[in-house]
Amino acid sequence: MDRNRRSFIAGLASLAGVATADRVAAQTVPHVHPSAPPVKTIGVRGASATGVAGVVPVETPDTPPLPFELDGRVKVFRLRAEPVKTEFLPGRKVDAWGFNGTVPGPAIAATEGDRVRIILENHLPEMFAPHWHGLELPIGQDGVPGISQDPIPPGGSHTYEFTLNQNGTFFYHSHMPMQEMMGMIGLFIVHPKVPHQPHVDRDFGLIFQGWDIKPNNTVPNTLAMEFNWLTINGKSGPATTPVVVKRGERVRIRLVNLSMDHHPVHLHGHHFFLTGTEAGRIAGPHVVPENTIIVGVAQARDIEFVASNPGDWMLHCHLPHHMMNQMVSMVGPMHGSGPGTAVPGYPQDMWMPMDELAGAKPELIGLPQGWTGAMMGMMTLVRVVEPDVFDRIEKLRAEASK
Ligand SMILES: [Cu+2]
Repeated sequence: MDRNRRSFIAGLASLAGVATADRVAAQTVPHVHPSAPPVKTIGVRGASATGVAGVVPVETPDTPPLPFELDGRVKVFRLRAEPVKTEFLPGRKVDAWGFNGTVPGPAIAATEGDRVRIILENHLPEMFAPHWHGLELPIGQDGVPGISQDPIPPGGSHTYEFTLNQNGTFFYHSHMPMQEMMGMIGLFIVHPKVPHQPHVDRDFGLIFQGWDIKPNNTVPNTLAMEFNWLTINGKSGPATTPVVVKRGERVRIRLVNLSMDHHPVHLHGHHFFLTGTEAGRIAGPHVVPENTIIVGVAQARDIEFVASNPGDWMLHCHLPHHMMNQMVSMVGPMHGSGPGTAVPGYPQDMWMPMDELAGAKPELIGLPQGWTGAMMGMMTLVRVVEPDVFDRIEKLRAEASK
């Protein structure tokens, strides 16, 4: 690390108080039903164990975990389908639909063999039902209105209860297509009873979504076939919070796509192996190295790698139009008039540093000034840092979560 970078870190350290305040303000606190008994919260950042040795909790940057209560041995989750005001970037307000105040909805996590009960309240102005994507359940729990249950009317509720007989990366979503395009999805992680080998040190979940929001609008156009806002866990670059890992750690990232496009997700600086899909774990050995993987619509792709290469590495959809924000059609002559710019096609670069939009989150410590210049749309960073930097970031995050 050069001296400039060190002094930048030192400067940021003095901002720790600011970072803490910003982070607390930015976090959406999961809503708990007023009549609900005290809840035990699952750890989103490793604050509590999964209950299985060798299995770490899944971190979901920019998305909270869903707390649960215990009724005997049944884990009871409460979900509210509702309109949600959110921001893809600071100031870019969006009227989406989601769950418990967030888009995507809070992440459910449980363990194979668990019995879960999910109490679903519909606070939308129209009918709704949630589908548990990939979970192999009795038909009555499948959440398809008209087939396996009556629609849940506005103001109504429905209770689902089932045993988790699988493990892997699943998700819940509205089974109404236009409601999906308003944002109605959340992760449903089922940890294995017996850890997969080799263990991972860090485990992350990221949901990829695409939106069409016309200029001066806040409501997604759910009938669109082209998309101008691309998000990971509800944020567009550079507002996506980086994945931070320690050099040498084994890392799993669960990539989930619920949008109208397939996303070729590319990781810089490392090769990875596909270890799981939306149907669960792939039996090893995992022998085909990749650094770009297509995550098709409604698919999950679990990738694993050893973070052996220190640096700030991009993780992004490689579709060119998914590497931008707020795209609108270009108009005009498409060439400049000044010296050196009278070139057909000019301008094309989208270089636009927006460091101020990224905020002062602990996860950003040490990034060079202007790092946001090419960070737009479906982009985040995998930061492979040395142990001392990792520990400082962890300490700041712990303070921010108090
Ligand atoms: Cu894409």
